[in-house]
Amino acid sequence: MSSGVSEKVLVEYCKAPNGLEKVVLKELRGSSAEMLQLKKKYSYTVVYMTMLASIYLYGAQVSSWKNEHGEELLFMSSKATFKSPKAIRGGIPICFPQFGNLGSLEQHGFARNRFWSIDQDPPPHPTNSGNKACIDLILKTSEEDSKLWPHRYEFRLRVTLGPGGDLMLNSRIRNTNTDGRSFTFTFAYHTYLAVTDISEVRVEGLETLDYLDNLKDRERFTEQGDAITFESEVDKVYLGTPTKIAILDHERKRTFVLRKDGLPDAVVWNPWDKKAKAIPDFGDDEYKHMLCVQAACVETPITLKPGEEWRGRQELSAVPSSYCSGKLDPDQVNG
Ligand code: TA6
Repeated sequence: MSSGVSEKVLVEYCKAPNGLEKVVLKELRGSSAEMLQLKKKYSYTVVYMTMLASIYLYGAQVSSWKNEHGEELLFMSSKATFKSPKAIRGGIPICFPQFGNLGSLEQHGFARNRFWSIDQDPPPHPTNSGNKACIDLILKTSEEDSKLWPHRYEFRLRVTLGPGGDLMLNSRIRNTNTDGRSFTFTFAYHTYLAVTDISEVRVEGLETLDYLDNLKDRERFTEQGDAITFESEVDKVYLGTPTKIAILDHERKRTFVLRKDGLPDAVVWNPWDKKAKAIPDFGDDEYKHMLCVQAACVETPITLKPGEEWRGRQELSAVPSSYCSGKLDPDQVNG
């Protein structure tokens, strides 16, 4: 009897039932075995999908991230509209060139409301793609947008499904102005995590940090000394956070580990019941099953001179909950 485990990485291009184009990254792991019996040869192959990620070209938005049990790890509202110009309510919307609504643009900028393209000749990325399932998308200046934001840029996003099932988003934004002007932007990966029960969720890694409270005119406060828990609406921008944040879903015995580079801040948001009811594309009770934790750059905007490029990375993994941020076992984190 011989058997082998093969790994297959698949990148599928398809059209979703809602009519939007999307890319599905799959990592299939199969075991095949041959049994030689008498003179006949029997062979069978069992293929089970280990991990999956789906990305819409609309907004370059990751809409699904599933583990080897087919469990959905990202929240998607049942009322999401999947229709331009509305952003898709769930997954990981990209907030660029503005996070929030303080600038002249619409809330969270326009990148999440635009149709991106597949980047046919992506530059070599720092992360060695190896046999990882990944897709490169690109968004460039449009005439329309340059009326809103008078700059030229190239925004490249690589989404990678790692061998352990972790989900990596690498952004590269380059100033391609030909008039010598710099530009400044703020940014967030507006990540909607799926949780079993928000009242049983704890966030570690943000204790004792300063934050801007969006519910109190962005006034600056300092977080208390222990893990953050949730019993009402939260909308906070934590400043200068560690590169690793843990989100513990106690019910599910699952910990999300969020790692980030190039993004010093982190936004934590749950609308709770009143705000949830006021958001048309958000189910009244859905606040119980989601938490936004976003790698972001908000307090100190990024400025690029022509030709300069900024990189920002967010990596998500889901590990058994016996680990918390302080004691994460690196071997387990990608498990
Ligand atoms: O990330 C928190 C936040 O800025 C909240 O203030 C809330 O507005 C949320 O984003 C959702 O914004 P959206 O424009 O997607 O409805």
